[in-house]
Formats: sequence, structure tokens, C-alpha cells
Amino acid sequence: MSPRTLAALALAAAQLYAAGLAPQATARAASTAGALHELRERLPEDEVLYFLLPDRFENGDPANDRGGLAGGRLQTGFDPTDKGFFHGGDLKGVLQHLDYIQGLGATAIWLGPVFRNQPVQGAPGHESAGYHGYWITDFTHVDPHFGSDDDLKALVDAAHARGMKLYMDIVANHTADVIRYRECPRNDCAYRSIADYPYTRRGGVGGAPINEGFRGDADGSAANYARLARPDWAYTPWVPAGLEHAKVPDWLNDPIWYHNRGDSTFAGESSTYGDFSGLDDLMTENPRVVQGFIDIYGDWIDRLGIDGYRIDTARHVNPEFWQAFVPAMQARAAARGIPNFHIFGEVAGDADTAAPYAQHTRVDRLPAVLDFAFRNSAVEALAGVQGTDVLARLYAGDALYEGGPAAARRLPTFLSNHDDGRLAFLLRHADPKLDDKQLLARVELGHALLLALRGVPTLYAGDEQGFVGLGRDQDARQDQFASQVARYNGQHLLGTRATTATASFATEHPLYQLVAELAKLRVAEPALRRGTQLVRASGPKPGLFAVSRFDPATGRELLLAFNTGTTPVHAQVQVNVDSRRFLALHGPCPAAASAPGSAAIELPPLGFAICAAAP
Ligand SMILES: [Ca+2]
Ligand SMILES: [Ca+2]
Ligand SMILES: [Ca+2]
Repeated sequence: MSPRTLAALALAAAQLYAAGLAPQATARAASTAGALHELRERLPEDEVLYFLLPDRFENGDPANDRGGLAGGRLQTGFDPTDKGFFHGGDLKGVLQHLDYIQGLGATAIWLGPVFRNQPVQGAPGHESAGYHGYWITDFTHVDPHFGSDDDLKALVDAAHARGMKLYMDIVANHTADVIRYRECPRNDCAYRSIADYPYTRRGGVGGAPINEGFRGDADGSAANYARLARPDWAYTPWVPAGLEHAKVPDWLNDPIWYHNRGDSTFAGESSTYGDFSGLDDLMTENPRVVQGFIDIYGDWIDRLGIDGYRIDTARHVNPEFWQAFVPAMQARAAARGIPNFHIFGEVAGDADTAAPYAQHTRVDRLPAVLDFAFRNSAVEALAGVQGTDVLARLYAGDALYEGGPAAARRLPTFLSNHDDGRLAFLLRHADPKLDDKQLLARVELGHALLLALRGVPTLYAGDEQGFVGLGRDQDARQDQFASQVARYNGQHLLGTRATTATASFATEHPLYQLVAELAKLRVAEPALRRGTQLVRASGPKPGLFAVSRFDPATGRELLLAFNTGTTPVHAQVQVNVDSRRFLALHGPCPAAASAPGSAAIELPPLGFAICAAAP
């Protein structure tokens, strides 16, 4: 019996079970309570994540498309023909497609940020909208473009009732761009350093004394920060008329809680103290700011009973903030009956090895970071610009994470995202000669790596429908409901004749089918979720990459073999001497070991196999 048949039978049994209970309200309530109990017990590494931006997923309520605002697109932010504006997707739309998401094998949703945003930002002629959710003004309510707080509660409850978790996407580094500086009418202030513009002088070392007695951020006490009275050490911040109370909670409207040093160059000191393209950079060293965000995000845990937080721009916040914030969120969740609340930070980077990311699990004490090292290594291996040893080096670095390889199993791994582009785009960019069929084969192999290797597989909505994209950022944020963006709709999708001009929720799409098969296999096999991983074969050229993963309870070996090359692989791969026979869970597996401790692996170009060993 193929794993796909097994998974289908299991799903059918679950549906029959649910149908049988449906008429009986008490039984249904018991079933819902059971689903909640079961999901609360699951560990972060047990999940398969599905990441979506609500604006781009499904429009469940056209009445909220303009967010309750009047006027044109520069007032409402709504223009479904422009890739930089709101398109109409919302929380009711996500609710409508929970079957689709669960059918894909996802067990948890990472929802892009849904807090109320400044609808439109940018210099005249360069405006775009807060459809992505990262320009927050009100941290305590859902943006009306996405629906209401009650819609979010309904979505969380519906996900929980079917055993799925929901992770929210949060920001503590910055708010929307509301604060301006008198010195820069075009809102393009260069960064001014602490050495050149100390906190205790007005506008530079020769300026008038201000904030007398402030000892700088080396002293994190409330008493020290109480001496910080004037925010004009580097620039003269001001808030435009009408926006004096744009931010909620109201304390956020005072410039004293911000760095006010101009735009980050993303290097040196400015990486944590500078404004991210004008976004107001919070003074996250200040204990008032720390407590303010503990209150804000603790409250969402209390209100909704959500299952985790993805932290945006985590690397641009000082480590001491996370050292206080993370344990506070974990304690809040534990008190709410959520023992396995997951927290992972976005530490973006180009490196394909662990060190630049792992330091944030040791210094900042973030429990996990998004695994950019996996993404970069996988793209290099799949593009053929590196041998499979890039993957071996990646996993050797698991020792660097706080908690070592066990902690590495909790890193959300991914191939595509909304900022850095989709896998299919990156592979086509690396080799523009690849045709759709060749590209699809590599994207399929990529998803096999994602779903079978260590880490928490994180699917980016639309990849399972063959979305490619024409670049990064807005060009990687195609609509899954019928799009009106000509640039999106002009592109071929992989594995289908459809384009994004029609809705993309086809469960028969080959990528949807493959992901569903492998995600369900992962859920069924503890070795793929919680098992240790041992690299068995890698090399300096494209070709064989093999690992073994071991069931944490029984020690049973699963041999995983991948061919990143375009010629067949014939190789002997080391296995445990007790692994004498093999059952194919996917792809071609040998029936038996060739000799104790060695199995013959045969893979077609870009093929892969998952083989379960038996004595
Ligand atoms: Ca809508
Ligand atoms: Ca600003
Ligand atoms: Ca910052």
C-alpha cells in the first residue's frame, strides 16, 4: 500500500469519525476539547507550517476591502490592480479555506501580521499600502481591511477545533512611519551615531546639555531612563497634525520611546538603532518599552490562546529586549494552558551556514530563528551551483545553536518567502535556461528536502500551486484568489495551464499532491519530526545527498536519499548494520541491504527516496 493510499484512508476515517459525531453537540464539544488537548501537547517540531499573507489569500468579505475608509486608493490603500496595495484578502477568506490548508498536510498556520496598519505610506509618487501588515499603528486591534477582532477569534477557534495551531506574526522593532524629523523634510535622514550625537547633548557634542545624568544604554534601570526627557539628541522629531494619537496604546505616540537617529544602513550600531526605511525605531533598551510590548503581546495570548509568535526584524532589536520578552511570553502562555508556545525570530541573511543565525539563539536567547541557512543551502544545491556538501556543512553547524541539534529540529525551515522570493524564481534566476518541466522537478525535490529533513517545514502559500514570481518582495506576493495584477497574471505557473487570473486552490495540482503526501508521511513518522539526523553521503558536486533519521522511541532507521544532479545515482550508502530490509515509503528503495551496514541506492536525475529499515 502506498503512503498516499494510507494517508487517504486515514483522512477518510477521520472524516467518517467527524461526520458520525456531527449531530451530537455534546460529542462535538468533547471532540473539540480533545483536538485542543492534543494540539497543546504537540511539540514545535511536530508541526508543518503554512505561511500566508491574509491580503493575498482569499477575499471572504468584499465589504471590508477599503478598511472602512473613504476616498481613493491613497486614502483607503485598496487597489487590486497594483501589487503594492491592498487586494481585499481577509480573515474570513482564510477561514473558508481551512480544508484546503489542512488537506495540504499543514498542521499550523503562520498568519502574516494582522494588526491595524497605517493604510498608505511613502513619498508622493512612491506610495504603497500596508497590505503586508508590517506598518502597525494599533497593536491592540485587527486591521479593518482584514476583518474584526472577532473574525480573528473565530479563525483561531476554527483552527483549534480541527487540531491546527495558529501562530501570529509580530513586530517590536518599529511602528508605522509617523514620526518625522524637522531637519529632513523629504524623510530621508542619514543615520546619526551615539558617538557623534550623544543623548546628553542637543544636536551633537557641541550642543546644549539635555537629559542630564542619563548614563546611556549600559544602564538599563528605570531610574536611568527616567532621566531621558528630551528626544532631540540627534534630530528634532515631530508628529504631523492629525496623527498625534494614531498609535495604540497611546504611550507609543510620544517620540521619547524611539531612537530618532535617522535611517539604518543595516550595518554596525545603526542595525539596531536606525529607522528601517523611515519606520519609527523603538527604543527597545528602555524598560518602559520592554514592559509595553510584554503587555501588548501577552494580552493577545490571553485573548486568543494562540500557539506561537513569529518575530519580524528580530535582528534589529537589542538582545536584552528578547532576553526579557521571550520568557515573559512563555510564562504567559504556560499560565493560559499552552505549554509548547513556539517563538521564532526572523534573522534574515545571505549566509548558508549556521553561525550568523545561531548566535541569536545564544545571545538574544530566541528559542528558534527562521532557518535562512537551510534556505540558502537548499537553493545552492538545487541550482547546482554547490555540491551536496553545502548541506553537510549546514547540518554540521547544528551544534552551534543553543541546545544543539535538538534545538535545530525546532527551526522553521523554508524554501520561499514573501521578502526574498520563491524557490522557483530563485532557481530560474540562477539558470534562465531551465524550462518549466526542469524547474518543476527541482521545486519538487526542494519540497522533499524541506519536508523530510530536520526542522519545521514552512510552506509559503502559492508554492503548492506552482507560483514562480518575477522577483522578491511585492513580486513574490501573488494573489491566490483571482488576481487583477497584470504582472502576476502574465506569468506561467508550474504544473498547470492556469495563471493567477483565476483562483489557485487546485487540490489536484502536482505540487499540492506531493506536499500533501510528504507532509502526511512526516506526521506519521516520529523519526522525521523528532528524530536525530546523521549525514550519510555528500560530495563536492551535484548528486547524492543521503541522511539517516532515527525514531526517538524505537531507534528504527529511515534512510533518505536525494539526487541534486541531472544524471542517475548508483551508490552504496552506509546504514546501521541492523538495518537489513527496507520498505519504500517514497521512491525507489532496495529490498535488502547489500551487506551488513551498506545499502545500494539508485536514483533517477533529481529523484529522491525515503526508505524505512527493518531488522
Ligand atoms: Ca475583503
Ligand atoms: Ca519615521
Ligand atoms: Ca531597532
